[in-house]
Amino acid sequence: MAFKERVFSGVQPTGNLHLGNYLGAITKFVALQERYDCIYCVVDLHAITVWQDPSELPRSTREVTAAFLACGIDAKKQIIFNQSQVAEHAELAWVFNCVARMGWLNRMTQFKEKAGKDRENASVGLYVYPNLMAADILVYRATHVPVGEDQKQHLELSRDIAQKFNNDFAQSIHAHGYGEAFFPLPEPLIQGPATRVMSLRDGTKKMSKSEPSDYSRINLTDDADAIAQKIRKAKTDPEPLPSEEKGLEPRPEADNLVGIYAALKGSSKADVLREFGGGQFSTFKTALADLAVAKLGPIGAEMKKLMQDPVYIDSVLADGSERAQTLAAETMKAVKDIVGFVRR
Ligand code: AQP
Repeated sequence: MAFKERVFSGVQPTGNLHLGNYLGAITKFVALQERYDCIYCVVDLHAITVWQDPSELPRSTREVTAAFLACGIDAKKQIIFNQSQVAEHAELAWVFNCVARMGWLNRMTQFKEKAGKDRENASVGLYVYPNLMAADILVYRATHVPVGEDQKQHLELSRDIAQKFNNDFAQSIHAHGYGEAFFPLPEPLIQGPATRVMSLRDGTKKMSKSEPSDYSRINLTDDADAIAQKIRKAKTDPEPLPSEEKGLEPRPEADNLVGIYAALKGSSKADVLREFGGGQFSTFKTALADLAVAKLGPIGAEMKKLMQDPVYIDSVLADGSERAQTLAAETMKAVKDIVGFVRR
């Protein structure tokens, strides 16, 4: 069956929105709105799978919303909202808790990394996080999901859940007039030179919000001086830049900075190496800092401006939530019929 093409993705309001979130996800969100109907969500239900200070969470939620707007997502044409305002996400997640298998979740590397050695003490929410993520996407029967490389495994799980639901309830889906399959198998969109931006302090670790060192990441709200200083101090090796992409393979820090430059410029790593290959890092870092400041400076400034008007931001979220809920409620009605729940 052909499904209406629709994009869904989310960002957690867990503070310190960074260059990885921007290049891996938000720039893709912006580009996709030209071709698709898009739903972009501030996933606050996901955020509380690890402790969030209730006095900070509203600010973080508004900050992600401000980033969406400042980067150029059109809140009138597309839907921007926060997850907890649409209860259907949690409702469908429960159904998916009963579809997904323990064995599938046991393979999720993000849970293993985040729970660490103290697994007994991790929240149950952190364990079933991928089921909620599947619900986020499928409650809109979304077909395309732009994410960074780190979310690939969760996307594959979403596809497995959609497939199992379609198989388990095949007869009922057919009987209710939905044809062969009720849920699409959502496609991950993971493309370009910066699908996994690495820490500026360690090229083998992902750039992340929760890394204690602020020098490991460029925050979207960093000013020009901070951006330039972080790039100047970024870890590199003593060799000049290679002229061919293959030369980046054993050099994670060089590979990371070249990838960041390429993504910010909208070119490829090969193009960047044609320009800077054979040169010293100092020259390249200066060019990278200038480019990063030119691209991120206006976004940070706009975010700060928007953050001064929380009433406006909340009105964007309220309007988006209402429109999202209309779509989600339609899916949930159908799911209830398919599963066999008696409803009003
Ligand atoms: N380093 C990254 N490179 C490329 N893409 C990235 N994303 C995150 N980090 C990178 C992508 O950004 C989107 C939103 O991510 P998220 O906030 O929902 O969750 P996350 O992946 O857990 O982000 P962090 O920064 O790594 O947070 P912590 O430190 O809390 O774990 C997603 O599409 C993600 O792929």
